[in-house]
Amino acid sequence: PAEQEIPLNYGADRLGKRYDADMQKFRDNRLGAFIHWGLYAIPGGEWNGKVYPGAAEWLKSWAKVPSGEWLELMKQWNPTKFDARKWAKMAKEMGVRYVKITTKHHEGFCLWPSKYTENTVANTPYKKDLLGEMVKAYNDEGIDVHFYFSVMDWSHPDWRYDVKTPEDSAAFSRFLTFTDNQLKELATLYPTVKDFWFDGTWDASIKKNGWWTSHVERMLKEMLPGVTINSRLRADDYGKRHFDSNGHLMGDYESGYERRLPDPVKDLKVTRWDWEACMTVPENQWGYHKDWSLSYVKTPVEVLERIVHAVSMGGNMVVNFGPQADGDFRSEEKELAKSIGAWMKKNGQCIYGCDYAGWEKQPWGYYTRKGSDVYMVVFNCPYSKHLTVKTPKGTQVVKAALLNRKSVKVVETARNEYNVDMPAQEPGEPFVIKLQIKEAA
Ligand code: JFZ
Repeated sequence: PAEQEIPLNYGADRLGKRYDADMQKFRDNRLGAFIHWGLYAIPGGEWNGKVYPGAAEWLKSWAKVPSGEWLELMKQWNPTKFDARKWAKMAKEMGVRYVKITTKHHEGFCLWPSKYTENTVANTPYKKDLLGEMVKAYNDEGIDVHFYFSVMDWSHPDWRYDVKTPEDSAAFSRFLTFTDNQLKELATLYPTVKDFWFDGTWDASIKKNGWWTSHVERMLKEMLPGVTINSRLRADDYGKRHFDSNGHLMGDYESGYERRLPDPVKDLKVTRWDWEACMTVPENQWGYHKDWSLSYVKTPVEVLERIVHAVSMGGNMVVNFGPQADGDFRSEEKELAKSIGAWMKKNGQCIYGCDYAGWEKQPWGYYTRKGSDVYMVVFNCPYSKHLTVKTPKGTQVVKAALLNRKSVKVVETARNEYNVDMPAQEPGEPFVIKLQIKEAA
């Protein structure tokens, strides 16, 4: 409190982490899936015979397709293979505890029958409320649903990138009312939604209207007590985003780590707040793109490593899926979900409900921690067959055992340093050793 802070009307609503039950659930879930699904799934990265290598959900922009022409795709929107229960089973099998769904991406097409625009699933051959079907099916499997919502709307005539003239002002104020209406509609129609993840909020128009981002956070929290909101929504009085002008996180969790992660040694500051990272499986494809050979596709172990990396630093990880226009998933994604699920079934203990352990990073992998259980999640095996563990002062390792299996030898090599033996038989995949520890009172 010694430091002088700038007075703000639209800065952080609260200081420090939230510890209520809803936030705790958000945090304990740790692993989520992202679903990017919209009209862009139909062209799948190709327009007029040309394949664009950029993100498929941005195709309208890459190929400079006017809105009217783009929205013609609605006539082809008929995902005949879509079965919400199958999607929910797939998520359940993967071990995700929540799913973030694009209710509306930048293109402006709504997966729910919004009464505030014509650009919705209701006006396609499919007609039915896709979002409603998904929410119900995921919830029936015990999976939380989070809503992705792009504020930027390429199909709304009143959207502005900046506000410079009185005409812009009038249009943008109509746009903000339209957006409020859509958000209230979502909160009313789908009251089990647990989180809103805002996107498309980086333009000058939003930065000049920081008040509105604060208003949205309050409005949703009033309508849906316990709901969580990402920092990406927010801008303060001075247009400062994510963190306000006094350096305080806005919203409930930081959402800036996208397709990258904090450095496990240099960026430990992230352990002071809640955060959630999201990742694509190819280099940068969120929506369905027909050609995955255009960029590197991560292997299941590489995806797992990112999940563990995030949890080891007190964050959540959301793995993206871009379903096909027919409502099915590409085989690569089905297989990925299966192999992540198989690993989570055996080793999920080191993910769900786990947090930053506070121990010095070692080259074999990552630590996670739940209460007094410390997990070593091993991704790199040394020739020495010994995994080095350095404990904080006053902490002793008493015993080590493979998760649900045999114990492994622990030798104290120096004060607060141990060699934990590799399992006799190489597990052939990332494995987990659970440590029994003793801490000085
Ligand atoms: C946005 C979208 O444009 C993209 O299509 C996708 O939906 C993704 C999840 O979000 O892209 C972003 C947003 C923020 C950053 C980078 C890409 N960022 O903060 O670095």
